[in-house]
Amino acid sequence: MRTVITVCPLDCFDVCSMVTSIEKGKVVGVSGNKVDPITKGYICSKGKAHLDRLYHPNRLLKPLLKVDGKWQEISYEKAINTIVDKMKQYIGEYGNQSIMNYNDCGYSGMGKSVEDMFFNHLGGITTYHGTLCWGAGTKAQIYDFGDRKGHSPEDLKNSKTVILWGRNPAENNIHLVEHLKAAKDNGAKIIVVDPVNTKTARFADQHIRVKCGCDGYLAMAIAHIIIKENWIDEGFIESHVKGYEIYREYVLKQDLEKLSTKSGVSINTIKELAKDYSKNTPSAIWIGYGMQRYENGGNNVRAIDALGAITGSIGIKGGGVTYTHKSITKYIKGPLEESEKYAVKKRTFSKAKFAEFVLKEYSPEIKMLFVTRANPMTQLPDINMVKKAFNKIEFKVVIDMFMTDSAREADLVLPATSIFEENDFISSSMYNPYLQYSEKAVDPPRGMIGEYELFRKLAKRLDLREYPDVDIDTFFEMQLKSLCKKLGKTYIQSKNENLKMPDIDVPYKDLLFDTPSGKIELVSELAIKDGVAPHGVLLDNKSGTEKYNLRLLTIRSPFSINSQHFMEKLDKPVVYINKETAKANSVLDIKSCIVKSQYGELEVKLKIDEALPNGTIKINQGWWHHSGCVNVLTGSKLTDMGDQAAYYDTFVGVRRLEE
Ligand SMILES: Nc1nc2c(c(=O)[nH]1)N[C@H]1C(S)=C(S)[C@@H](COP(=O)(O)OP(=O)(O)OC[C@H]3O[C@@H](n4cnc5c(=O)[nH]c(N)nc54)[C@H](O)[C@@H]3O)O[C@H]1N2
Ligand SMILES: Nc1nc2c(c(=O)[nH]1)N[C@H]1C(S)=C(S)[C@@H](COP(=O)(O)OP(=O)(O)OC[C@H]3O[C@@H](n4cnc5c(=O)[nH]c(N)nc54)[C@H](O)[C@@H]3O)O[C@H]1N2
Ligand SMILES: [Mo]
Repeated sequence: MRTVITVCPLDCFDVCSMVTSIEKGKVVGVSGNKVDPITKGYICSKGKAHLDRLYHPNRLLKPLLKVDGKWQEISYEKAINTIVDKMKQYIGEYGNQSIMNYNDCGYSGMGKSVEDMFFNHLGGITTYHGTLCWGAGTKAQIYDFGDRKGHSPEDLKNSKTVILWGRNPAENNIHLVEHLKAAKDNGAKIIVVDPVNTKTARFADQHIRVKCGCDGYLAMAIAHIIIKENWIDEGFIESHVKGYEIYREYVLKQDLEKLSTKSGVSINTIKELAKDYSKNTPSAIWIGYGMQRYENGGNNVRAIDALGAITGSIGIKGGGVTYTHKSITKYIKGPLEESEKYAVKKRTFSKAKFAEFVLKEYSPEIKMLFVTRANPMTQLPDINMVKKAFNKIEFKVVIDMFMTDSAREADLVLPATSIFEENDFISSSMYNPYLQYSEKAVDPPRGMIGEYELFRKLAKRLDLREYPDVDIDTFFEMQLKSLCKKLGKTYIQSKNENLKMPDIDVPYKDLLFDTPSGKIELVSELAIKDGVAPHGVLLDNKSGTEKYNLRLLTIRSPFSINSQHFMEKLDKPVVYINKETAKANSVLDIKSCIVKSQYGELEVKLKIDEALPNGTIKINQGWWHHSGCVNVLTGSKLTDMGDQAAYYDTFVGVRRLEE
């Protein structure tokens, strides 16, 4: 038996380091790497599931072509010929933009993220801008701080007050929990702001049940008290904050009573929170991505950022407003990034608006679609429209390990290799700051070609002369050259030691901000340029109608990353609802019901759950179509900034099955 270190490539905060045991050419075990500073010896069920997925009987092993509605196994040669012929045909007849590329973060490795480079060398095609994920908050932090750097979890031991604002690490960032425990043991007060009484909320010292989409009201109410009580840090504001006077005037203009009512939090609780945050210091705020999936999500994050600015909690140990850990990936610049210059014909659409874009009469219309590391047929909003859009596209190629809902709709499906079957560099920018090398454990199934080689072959066949025709290791070395130079490391070192940027534990400690003014910009020049409100403003949160009276949250299951681990769940999705809401909607004491929105309807099983607030129900996102996909209920509305899907502004009605 031998072991290698692999890295979990899932779209997750923790990006765990996994000790992978191999016996007789087969992977026989995975466990958390004890010496890794983030993983510390334990991984979750989803990390362990990589092994089940590796040898899963349903795993795709051969290219499949749909002929007369039936799948036929074909050779790679035929698959590549088919793709090349189709590309040439569509480009010849309609131009480059008739081809669309759709990808996501279903696998977070460098070696499999090369299709952008391929399509750039092709001259540019149609692809997306914006995200389904975290764009509103990202944009907010860029307006305010010029960047989106986060404090290291170890720094929490320096905090006296920790506010987890719409973040649920007990279920989706499990390695953060021990740092919260350490902070608690050190005397810190842990406060969770979340409409749902989550596992994290139950662990915290205080749970503040804000109304959905109303975090801006709460943050402004806190600011109102901090300013009125003069708990601000005047010196800090004077030297490092731009636009304070305008922001102050806006905040003081608001009626505290109204802010409290709107947020659903009592004035006394807000006062206590304002005092804890500005007096029981240092204070840290850690924001999650759930709270920005609203039409006012970006402004709500800006309102929270401002609390850090006015109290001087930025750039200090134990402080900060942490949203992401975008540090190392910024410095990776190689052939992939440089290929942008070839994409002269590139056209983009807003990702959440995929269906609308495809169905509109744009010229040229989309004839060919390429999907990789993504499952848009379950994960995009307004799936009924997405289905129509898929149907409209003549030829669709999907690369995946399994016959997902997206793959089923394709014309050609290519199998993907597993994390255990390739060398790769893995990183995510949510929490884990390291770039980690993942070592190949076993060979892929006989004949299978990984994504890197597939696109290299396609580039060769299409005679893309500037495309880097090099083996994957040389490609990695080229990608990492500038980063290694910056860090004074060799390429070999980048494989043997995990790399991270130096001095990132306390971001902005030099108090230099990458904003146009070099200060924190409560009034942002970039926001003004983008035509959005100059500072965080209160945008009314959406509410339901008589028919669609309940808000639907489609937050995460602890047992699956997005749709990936719902594959084998064959039963109906579960809706969680509290007793009072169930009673008021005549669905108490029944096992199943129908949930309906203006976009579609879904049959679900019903579970009473007092963790949910009145008027809000939950169905986890990720259920496949064989169960019932929750995104038949969501619409493709966008957030106020950052071009992001506002999934949680979805309103539904529930009714008994027989009605
Ligand atoms: N187990 C698991 N982990 C995951 C994923 C998964 O599918 N499963 N997906 C990964 C991905 S792609 C992402 S983007 C991240 C997302 O990770 P999170 O940001 O943690 O995402 P969510 O589960 O959407 O929401 C987090 C919390 O926000 C709360 N929330 C919802 N609305 C509001 C609001 O209006 N105000 C406040 N204050 N809180 C609110 C929810 O109740 C929830 O507890 O997780 C990653 N990790
Ligand atoms: N209703 C609702 N919908 C949501 C959300 C929500 O909160 N509510 N959250 C949104 C968010 S934050 C996100 S990030 C998106 C996620 O959207 P997606 O990234 O599209 O979702 P996944 O289900 O993770 O799909 C990734 C796919 O990649 C495949 N895959 C795994 N490894 C490989 C590989 O090595 N190569 C290739 N080619 N494929 C591989 C997996 O099998 C899987 O089918 O979903 C969004 N959708
Ligand atoms: Mo995400």
